[in-house]
Amino acid sequence: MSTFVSTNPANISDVVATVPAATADDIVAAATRAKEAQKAWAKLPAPARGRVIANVGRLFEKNKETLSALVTREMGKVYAEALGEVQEVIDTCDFFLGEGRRLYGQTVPSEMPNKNLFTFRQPVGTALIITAGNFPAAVPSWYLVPALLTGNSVVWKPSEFTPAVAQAMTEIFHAGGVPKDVLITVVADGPTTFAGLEKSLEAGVVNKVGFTGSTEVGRKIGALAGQYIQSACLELGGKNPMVVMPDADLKLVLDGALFAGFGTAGQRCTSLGSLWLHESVHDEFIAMYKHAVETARVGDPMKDVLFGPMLSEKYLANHIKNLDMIKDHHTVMGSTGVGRITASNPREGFVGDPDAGYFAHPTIVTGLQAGEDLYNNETFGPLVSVGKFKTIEEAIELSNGHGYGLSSAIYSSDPKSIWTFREGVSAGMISVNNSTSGAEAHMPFGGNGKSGNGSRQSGIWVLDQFTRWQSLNWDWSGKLQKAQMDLIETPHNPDFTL
Ligand code: UN1
Repeated sequence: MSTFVSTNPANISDVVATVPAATADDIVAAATRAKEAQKAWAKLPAPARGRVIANVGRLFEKNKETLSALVTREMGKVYAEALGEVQEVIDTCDFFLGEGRRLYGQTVPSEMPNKNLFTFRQPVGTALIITAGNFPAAVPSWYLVPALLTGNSVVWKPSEFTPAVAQAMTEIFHAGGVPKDVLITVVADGPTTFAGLEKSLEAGVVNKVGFTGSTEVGRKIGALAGQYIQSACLELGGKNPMVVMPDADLKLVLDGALFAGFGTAGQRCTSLGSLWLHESVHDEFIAMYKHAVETARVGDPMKDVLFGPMLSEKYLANHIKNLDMIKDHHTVMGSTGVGRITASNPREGFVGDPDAGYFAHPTIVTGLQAGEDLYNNETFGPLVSVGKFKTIEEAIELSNGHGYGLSSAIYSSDPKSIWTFREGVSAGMISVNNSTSGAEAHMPFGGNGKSGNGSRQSGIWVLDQFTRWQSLNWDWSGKLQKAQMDLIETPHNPDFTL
């Protein structure tokens, strides 16, 4: 039987987990079991499912430090961020435990007497949820918690780079009272998952697909779901702009650009992609940013560092490949080298042994221009590109021109600039005087264009992903009343004038 082996990206010799690799048929079998188990789960009253989510949330709270340490060990993000990530799972449970007692439908007036209209939220059925390794706990919880609460069963396919976190999460859900077949976790590679999804859709045992990952794969999954008359929940890439106006508080911008640009080694879908500086603050800010990035502590993610390793060898290789987008008209700064940090390509002040893991130099590239590769492509690593603008209109065009539309930020205290930006930017999420990263767990999360098909996760908005509206009309008049035909007209004078 083939297996996946996950290793600690900060210390490659540390094997975190070895798990069996599922085949496409295993995925279909899991979905078939989950589909069968969904019936009883949906019959459980929603408040009772809410209590299960409450139990799950308490268990995440109880195991917060242990799970966070595992997130750092398997994924490589710094421990403080891992604690934040697990907190996001807890926040999601806190939000949805109460939704079990709401899950509101509506009562709607009928156009006819002695007739009542109602709407109900019905679970979709069984969801296949495919998630990425960069947020191995929080992002899966955005799918799993609302899907389960609304009465669906789930087959979860986590990243093959973070199976131990997935295993631990699954155990917590089961311990909290989610029946084993209502949440089934399978680990598979991309092509196998795609084949398993296709077969499951064909067999009618998957009714909803959720996917967080690259735009390229999202396009394929969306197309496949479309063939089966489904709309997938897609949370894809970003090239998130941060616009700095002349009146911006540059110290605040610096904190935001450090966190969003280099937190999680730039491997958030909300990471800062392009920093757009007004020409009047460009040189001053670049000097500040260069110094801060050059002197930032990078290395062991259990220590107090700005960022740790790349998620895996593949993510490091992808970052190194992206460095080819740097051209002669650009200026590179931020470290004592570029690419992989090693004993022979050292980073000054590195914390720990660089050769033990997949560490990369932080890289700032100035001179960014619209239309070039660095402008058009998500880079998903510790690489921030910087350009200049003159007017807010130009900044908005630069923010939108690549076709991504996930997160965005503007730094200013001028209402005109801020509202012009809000209205013009194509991103699904906007921060004012705050970084592109760090969305709160109960706000709509998602993007437009290359970042997503308009689906939104989190808060009340995700309910529309995992439920279908069912409308009910109940006629108690004792006769057939025909909508649109049995009109009730009240006497009136259409020719009346004062
Ligand atoms: C992601 O990178 O897929 O807003 C999610 C943030 C986090 C979630 C990021 N709360 O940065």
